[in-house]
Amino acid sequence: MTCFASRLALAAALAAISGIACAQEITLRLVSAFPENQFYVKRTLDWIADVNKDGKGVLQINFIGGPKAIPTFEVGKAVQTGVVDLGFSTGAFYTNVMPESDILKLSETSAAEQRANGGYELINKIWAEKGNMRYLAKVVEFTPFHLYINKKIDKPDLTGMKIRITPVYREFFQSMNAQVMTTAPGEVYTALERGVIDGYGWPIHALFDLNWQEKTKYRVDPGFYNAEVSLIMNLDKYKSLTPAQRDYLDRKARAYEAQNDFWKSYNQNEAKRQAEAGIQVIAFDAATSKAYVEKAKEIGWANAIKASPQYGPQLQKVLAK
Ligand code: 173
Repeated sequence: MTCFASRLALAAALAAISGIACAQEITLRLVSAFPENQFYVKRTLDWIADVNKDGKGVLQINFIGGPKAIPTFEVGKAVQTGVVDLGFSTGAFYTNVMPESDILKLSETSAAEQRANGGYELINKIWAEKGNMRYLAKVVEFTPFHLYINKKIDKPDLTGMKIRITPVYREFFQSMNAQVMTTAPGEVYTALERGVIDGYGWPIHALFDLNWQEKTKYRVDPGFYNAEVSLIMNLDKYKSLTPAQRDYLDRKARAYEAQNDFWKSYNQNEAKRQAEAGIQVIAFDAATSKAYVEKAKEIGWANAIKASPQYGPQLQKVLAK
């Protein structure tokens, strides 16, 4: 072989190798069901930046956008059908895929405990079977939901009030006689401004992200349930990853989940911030508070089991304490 020919052969071999290396890098498309100006999304963008920095040649994530790209309540379907690869959402937003998704709000065990007690496997069994999804990681927890209202109440009775909900709160608020209206987070501010609603359900945190403190008079204590926000992935896409890509994604998702203690101090601070913004707390007496939380839980599980006679009871074993 001449030197020239061997050089050509070498160049061809190098091109082939780099071709393989390129094929080993995959770019996944992610959409958020939460508005882009929410702090949740900022944290996820930071996580994506980290994934992309360390994942060169292996795996990259391309953030497509928030509800303007795909509406909040359609993100689950988009992940299920593979319109996008990854979704950043909460179970309440994709009950149109499977009713089980909203049951995760009833978690009393932590994500870490669910990784150890079989809960994570069970969730993934259900998500695969019913949603064609992989549940990668829970990235918000230790966060109660609350009822926020603009009319004073002295007992848990919402007669005559119109309250914005998602599936999280429906049966509980209806049990207090509320008239309910489902909206995505992105529509709450305008509904409050126009007086279309007298209140809303929402976590203890993230109200400032959307400026709702400007239109909110009271928070009702105590909180109930446990907000769950997670990264979900189209199952076919997940299965199509190489072992190296899958390990990398699982590892990074798990590292994100491992930061969840962050929410404990964040939430304390958010409660303080609400007080400083003039949001007053409506608190019931001890017995009423206890009954309020118990009723939320009872109604939650009754509905979970009704919605999923098959998996509701199995989920209860690993989620409830
Ligand atoms: O109120 C909501 O929009 C909702 O269901 C939710 C769930 C988890 C986190 C934040 C909001």
